[in-house]
Formats: sequence, structure tokens, C-alpha cells
Amino acid sequence: RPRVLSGIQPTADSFHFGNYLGALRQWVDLQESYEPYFFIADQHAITVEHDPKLLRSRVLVAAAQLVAMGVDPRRSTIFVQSQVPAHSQLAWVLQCLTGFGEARRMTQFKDKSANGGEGAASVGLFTYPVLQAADILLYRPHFVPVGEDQRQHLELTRDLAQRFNHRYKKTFRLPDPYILKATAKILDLQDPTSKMSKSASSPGGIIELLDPPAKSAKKVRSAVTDSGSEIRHDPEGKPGISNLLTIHSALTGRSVEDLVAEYAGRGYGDYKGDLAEVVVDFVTPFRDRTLELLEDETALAGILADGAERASAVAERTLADVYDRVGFVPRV
Ligand code: AQP
Repeated sequence: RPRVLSGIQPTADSFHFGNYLGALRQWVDLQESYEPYFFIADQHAITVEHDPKLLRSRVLVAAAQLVAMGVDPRRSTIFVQSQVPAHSQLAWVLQCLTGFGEARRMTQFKDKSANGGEGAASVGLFTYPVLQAADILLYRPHFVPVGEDQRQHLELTRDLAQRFNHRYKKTFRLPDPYILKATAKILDLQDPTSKMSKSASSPGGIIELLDPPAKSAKKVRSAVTDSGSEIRHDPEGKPGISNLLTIHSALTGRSVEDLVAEYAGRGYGDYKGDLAEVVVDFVTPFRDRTLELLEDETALAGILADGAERASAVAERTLADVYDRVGFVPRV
């Protein structure tokens, strides 16, 4: 079966709707017909200042959320990045193939280092996309389900794979991004010209999956809408209402046209009230299930240990090929 691989950072107390609709939902769907590897990117999480205690607990919360949304540990290999050392080992080799200017062009680094200036950013934040390339290439996946913001990193990954294959010997598969157009970029509810983001959105702009449902409903009801009163999908002219229609359609499986037809002639307030109910119906059972899973931390740690073992078996095989090809002498 073709493979898929993707990762998510445990950098917040909850995943948000951007993470879920942009990427995680595809993880659940793809596990049906692919061989899936999904990981919690704790090494990426330390590229910015962090609290070790929080990181530890957030890894388990991330694992619980993945299972609660339907990532099935019997079908999918779910693991923690730092438990598979081959990720950082391959990253070093790839760093030695990456141009400094090439790394510098990564827009996520530019965005994330914008506040304190480049001098204040860590070298880890700078080389983050190269570690991400290693995360991916180790598993030789066919597809990487992500949101639109990750497209540039995927291109770097393909360039590095191609460079390695050309310089040494064909070792890596060139993975394709798997980006669903409709939900590739979920927007901030308060500023629908920017993406919903845990570090950049205001609290009112982001719906967290684990927030109390009433709080999420309130955020939907207070989402910024556009001038005029017509409910129609027009991302350029009506980014606010279009974003709500995207979320609504994704959660209900109904087409945007169908929703637009239903709400013709009705007001924004009415529409947002209905969407708030849809959101509550979605997050309530999800949240209950996550909290229930978190009651048994040993079981969650067991899922991750099992995943790390399966992931290591694949990753170490690729790393051994790489080490051989670059000329490292094996330990006898
Ligand atoms: N707004 C979004 N719309 C669609 N997809 C999104 N993703 C994130 N935001 C949106 C996708 O979620 C996956 C996991 O993301 P990550 O853990 O790597 O974190 P991120 O991309 O850095 O998420 P944030 O919230 O945007 O964090 P900050 O604010 O720190 O940058 C990825 O597949 C991503 O594309």
C-alpha cells in the first residue's frame, strides 16, 4: 500500500480548526487505503522558547486528540518524533546538503523570527524545514497531507531528496503534498485575511477543539462578517462569510452551494447561530472522548511506544542506506 506521513506540533493546549480541517481530518480519511505514519513533532516544538512541563503534558493531549478524532492506532503508526533518533540523524546529513540562502528563503522562518528579529531566533528555528524534510524522507511516503502553509517546506523536501539521489544514489522517494483545496487555509474568525494560527490569531479568531463548546459557539456568533448582508461564497469580496461557509461545509459534508441556497435571504446573525450549533455538535463528543482517553495515560504512552517501535524499524533502514551512501563507516 502507498504510504502517507504527516506531523503536528504539540505547542498548544488544543489543536484548532485550521489544524483539523486543513490536515488532521485527511489523516483519518487516508488511513483507510494508505500505510500511515503520523507523528507528534516535539523536536520542532523546542525551536521557540517553551516550558518543559507543558511540552510533556501536551504530547499526551495531542495523542489523545488524534485518537479521539479517529486516527486508529491499529491502522496508523502514531509516534513521538524525539523517540525515533533517526529524525535528527538524517537532519544533519540533509543540513550539509542545504544551501544557507535556500534555508533563508523559507517564509515561515521569516514570519516567526519577525518579532524579535533574526538575531534573536534560534538556529533550530532556522533549520526547522530541514528537520521536517528528514521527518518525511525517512519514511519514503507517497503523500504528505498538510495545509497550504506547508507547501514551501514540501518543495524544499523534494529538492533535498532530488539532490541526495543525484549526488549519491537513488535513495528517497519524492513525496507529493496532499492539500485539499477547499480547506487548505482556514482563516482567522476575527481577521479573515490571515490564516487561523495558534501563535498569531487573537483568542476570538481561533476555535480550539478542546475549548468548552459554549465558548466556541460564542466565537462563531461573534465572527467578523463582511459588509452587505448576502450569504454567498466569495473569498475575495466576502472573506469572513466565505470562511464560515467553508467550515460549515467541511463539518456537515454539505456543499457550499447547498448551504448558500438554504440561507438565501436570511441574515448573518441567523446563519452564525446555526453554524454555532453545528460546531457545538462536533466539538462536544470530541472533547468528551479526548478527556476520557486522558484518564488512562499509561494506555496512551503504550500507543506511542508501540508506534515508535514500528516507526524506528522503517526509519533506521533508510538511515542505514543514507549513512552507507555518504561514506560513514559502520560500527563493527
Ligand atoms: N489555518 C490553517 N488552515 C489550514 N491548515 C492549517 N494548518 C495550520 N493552520 C492551518 C495545518 O495544520 C498542520 C499542523 O500544523 P503545525 O503543528 O505544524 O503548526 P502550524 O502550521 O505552525 O500551525 P499554526 O497554528 O499555524 O501554528 P503557528 O501559529 O505556530 O504557525 C499543518 O499541516 C498545517 O499546514
